[in-house]
Amino acid sequence: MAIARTLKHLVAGAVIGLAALGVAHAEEWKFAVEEGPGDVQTLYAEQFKKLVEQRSQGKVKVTIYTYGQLGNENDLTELTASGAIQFSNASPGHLGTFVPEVQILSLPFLLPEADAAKGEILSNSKALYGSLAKDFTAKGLKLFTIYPEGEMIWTTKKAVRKPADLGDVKFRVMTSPILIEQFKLYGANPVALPWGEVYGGLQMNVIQAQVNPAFFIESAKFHEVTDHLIYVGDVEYTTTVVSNADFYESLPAERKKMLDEVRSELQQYIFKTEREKNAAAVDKMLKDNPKLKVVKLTDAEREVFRKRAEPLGQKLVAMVGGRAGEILKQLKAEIQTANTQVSAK
Ligand code: 6CS
Repeated sequence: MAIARTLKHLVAGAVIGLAALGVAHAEEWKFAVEEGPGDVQTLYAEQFKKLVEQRSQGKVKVTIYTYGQLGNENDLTELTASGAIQFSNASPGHLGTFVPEVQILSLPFLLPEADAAKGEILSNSKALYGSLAKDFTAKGLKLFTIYPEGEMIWTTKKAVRKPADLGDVKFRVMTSPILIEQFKLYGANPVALPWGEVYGGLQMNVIQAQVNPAFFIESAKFHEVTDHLIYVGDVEYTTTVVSNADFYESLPAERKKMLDEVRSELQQYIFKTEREKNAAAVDKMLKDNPKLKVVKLTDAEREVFRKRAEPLGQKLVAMVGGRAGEILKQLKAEIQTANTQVSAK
């Protein structure tokens, strides 16, 4: 994707957008997501658009771009950092090539499993919104929010219950380097690709497996070119919403206040929405493809993968350097507190 061509297209789009609105001084905020129509990120962006346009009394118009309209996942981050667009989703699974510290969020067996503790960490963690956010700012991005999109499920051509089953499996992962390390530790042959190449890769048997939440497997139709859904219970898909840092900083105080309010309201909305979408997607996939087999690892089987993943945190710290070790330590302490508070209730 030629970024120059995209920039030209975006400027032209802004002018046409204003003319169509017939509003002399309306601001246009462009929000690009990494997913397609009806997917979790798109539903979030649509709700964001609704609230921002209502609360700014039409003075701000939000234009949403879905996956592919402006490029792939890494292109969206570049466009946001350069200020060509104002908001985008930047999932840690891809953003690690740009903000390496964010890969902490991709570590398996780390985030709390209980909804309340997970919500507390993803919405309010000082390690994330205080410490990690500084690494975003250094790259021209404001960390606006983080939310979950569902448990990661493997789609495979054969049943997998242990690392030895993955020996001959080319396993598609997102483009952050830590994911390659994770799947090597799990015993597979990982391959990093943007998601637009995954359906064809599975169909042509260039790759034999990939990992995503249920709603996404269903909407990208990966269940048509797979035989098994494997529930490992190792990690939740999380995404960040980022804004251009200079744009955000230059906003008047009342706009920032509006965005803070919108952000907290949308956390509740999106937690509920992703759960509903994921549950419905599993039913739909099993109906569409009755040959699909579901494998849920037992606690003992899961433990084998947990043990394999143990060195990953230290590998990440060594790979990224800088403040990554400090942030991970701070986050682990917060997770422990959040887990204890939830189990005390
Ligand atoms: O697998 C991926 O690359 C994509 N998965 C999700 C759930 N959202 C966007 C991301 O790029």
